[in-house]
Amino acid sequence: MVLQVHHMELSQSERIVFLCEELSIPYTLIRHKRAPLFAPESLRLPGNPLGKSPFLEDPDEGVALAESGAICEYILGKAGDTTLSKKYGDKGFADYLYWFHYANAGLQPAVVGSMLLSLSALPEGDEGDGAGADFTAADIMSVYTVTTQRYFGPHLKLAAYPNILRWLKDVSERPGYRRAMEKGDPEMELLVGAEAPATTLIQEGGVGSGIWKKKN
Ligand SMILES: N[C@@H](CCC(=O)N[C@@H](CS)C(=O)NCC(=O)O)C(=O)O
Repeated sequence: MVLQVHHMELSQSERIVFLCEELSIPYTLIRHKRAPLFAPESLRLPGNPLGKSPFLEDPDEGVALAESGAICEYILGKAGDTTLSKKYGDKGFADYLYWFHYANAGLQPAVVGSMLLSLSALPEGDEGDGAGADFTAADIMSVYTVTTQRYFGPHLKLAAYPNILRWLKDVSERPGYRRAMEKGDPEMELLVGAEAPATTLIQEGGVGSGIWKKKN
């Protein structure tokens, strides 16, 4: 049986859908709806007692796994040698490791905690993506935090960060990202531009408000 990818709408699990699309691997996408802000009961599965999203099952191996970073590494390990990860000895390996882990250990908590000073501390002209020109799983890990996360706050405007905007444009124009979003969150207006929504899902009481939906 192929990998079972559990994705809750508007959540960090979009990373896993993005990764699977970029790898072009077979997988089953199991979508869950927020209820209306937190995770629904349907995500409380064996191996996922906290009911978090993302959650991965590999039935052939008897594996059940939570945590985006762990899931990414598991899928990359299973996929074997691909351009989306780097190993010791590859050029840029240390940068890859740093940015892959910074996404969830530094960037995501900083944004969630409204600690935006860490972003504004980037020196003028800094590329903001130390892994260089190569597109890797480090990019996949980072996109959610500056896009979909903004539906929950903080009101993060990206106009002051041209390099982040340019990086976001490049990554979000990838067919793999577009396919992932179309499969995972087909109703969601993608937040890939400079502007954040005027209000948040926290203020509006969850996904029932529809502030996240495509306008047409
Ligand atoms: N560090 C975890 C965070 C997982 C997480 O908090 N996911 C959120 C969605 S973005 C969630 O499941 N929230 C629902 C809830 O806590 O009820 C990861 O990267 O997988």
